[in-house]
Amino acid sequence: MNTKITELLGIKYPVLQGGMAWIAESTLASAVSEAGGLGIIAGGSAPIDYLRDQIRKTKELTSKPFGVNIMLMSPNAEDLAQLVIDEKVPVVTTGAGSPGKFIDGWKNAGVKTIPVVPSVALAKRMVRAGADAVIAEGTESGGHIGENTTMCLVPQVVDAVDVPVIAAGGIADGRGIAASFMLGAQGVQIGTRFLAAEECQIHSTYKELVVKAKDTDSIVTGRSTGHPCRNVKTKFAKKLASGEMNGSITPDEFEELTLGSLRKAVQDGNLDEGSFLCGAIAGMVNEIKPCSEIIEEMISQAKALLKI
Ligand code: TUI
Repeated sequence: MNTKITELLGIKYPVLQGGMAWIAESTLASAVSEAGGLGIIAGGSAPIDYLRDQIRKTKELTSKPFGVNIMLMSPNAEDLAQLVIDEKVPVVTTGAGSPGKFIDGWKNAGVKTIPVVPSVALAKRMVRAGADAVIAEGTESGGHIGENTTMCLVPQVVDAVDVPVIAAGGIADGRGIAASFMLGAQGVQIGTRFLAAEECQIHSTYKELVVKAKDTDSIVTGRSTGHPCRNVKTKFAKKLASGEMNGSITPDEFEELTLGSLRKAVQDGNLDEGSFLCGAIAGMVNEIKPCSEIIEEMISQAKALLKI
């Protein structure tokens, strides 16, 4: 399955693992890279020493290419951006903002630069700034999201830019990969499916929520703060979303209630105070398996559908 993305990144399959904050660490990232995709370590809002350690562990676990995701709302994004250069990380993806000011530095250091974009306008801006590819991410994704859907966004970004486009949001099997290719994408980014990977180190309560989720079990919170996030529809998430809607939770109160909530979900499986981020495709994720099986299965399904 050779595409411009497999060529650009030196990987076997055009599958990137989402850089999920608090979740995507060296065990998961190295397993995805070993399986022929591109494993990605999440910078999130981690301290620099933690991320350095995760990068070095990943290098010990795999000799294949991997990436780091820089979450641009993080207060230490600038330090993490430099760390990627110092540690000679092959690929960087970005999220939750525009990485414009970092792109020259990454490019000069030979780091392949792939921003997540929720719109055609940002995709064009990123390509002008020197991005090697873009990830067009639809609102079906887990975590922080834009407004447009994968089905609408991907072909419009493909038409607007002359770099390869990676589709993200709502892709969890070979049908999603084949559909993305039909829309003009040359690769996919997959997050939620990897939450149920054996190598994914999240709390068992989190994995269970994802595996048991059905089609209507995701909900968007944080619209009142301007940072909408898609989560598993737990009682806590429903309380937040309805409170925002009826005004009983102000944006400041929302920030207070969700402070540390990603950690509480991932590490503690805390259903009362945790934000269990997941995509709208969680209903289709029903089995815990190793990354290699997840990837081989979806690639062979996509190949059969695409007749390649
Ligand atoms: O970044 C993500 N997903 C994330 S980040 C995250 S941690 C977080 N925690 C609390 C609040 C917010 C985030 C959890 N999930 N996905 C990539 C993504 N990027 N989705 C949307 C965007 C985006 C939005 C606006 C990218 C660029 C952008 O640019 C605005 C501008 O500056 O033009």
